[in-house]
Amino acid sequence: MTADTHALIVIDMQNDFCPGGALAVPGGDALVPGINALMDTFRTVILTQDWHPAGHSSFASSHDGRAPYDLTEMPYGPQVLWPDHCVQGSKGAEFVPGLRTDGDLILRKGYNSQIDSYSAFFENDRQTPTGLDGYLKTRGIGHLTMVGLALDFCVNYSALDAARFGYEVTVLPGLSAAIDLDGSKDAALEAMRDAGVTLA
Ligand code: VGL
Ligand code: ZN
Repeated sequence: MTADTHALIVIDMQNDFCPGGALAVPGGDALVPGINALMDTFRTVILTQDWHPAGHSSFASSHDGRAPYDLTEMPYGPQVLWPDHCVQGSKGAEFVPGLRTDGDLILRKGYNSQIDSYSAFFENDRQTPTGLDGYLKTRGIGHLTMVGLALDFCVNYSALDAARFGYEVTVLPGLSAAIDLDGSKDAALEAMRDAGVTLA
């Protein structure tokens, strides 16, 4: 069992990010047994859940003439347009069958229709906090281990924000999988390494 100061953050292990889902990440579902086993070794487990209202501004279908995976410009910066995914209350937004969900906190993100939220700490404007930093700090947690989906988006952004906030961060690429758009996987691994994230 890890110390009280360590938490495991399981990111976006949801149907839409697994094979058969709207934004499937190859191998996403295969991570379940390993992540379940890892949860046993942490006293504090947090799960995140991508949780978009229908018609979310990150969906290509919300923009005339745009296709999924196009890049667009939002008031807060560049944004990849995604297939409709993880709509609140849908099957696709549910956690993958078999995943242990008996963690301490389930943090939902992406519920603001105008701003996407990859990171568990900030929405994509990099300014609107989710409150996770306060939750962790008030519990005395300083070391975070992150697993889940997708390695090059939500795991990456969460790890970079956590490192910026001063947490010791470990990402386990073996219990994570990438969407890998135009080299985004290698770019994410490099960005995390540069930020001092341990890739173990
Ligand atoms: C994610 C794209 C859109 C993720 C969420 O969990 O990595 N990626 N929404
Ligand atoms: Zn999303």
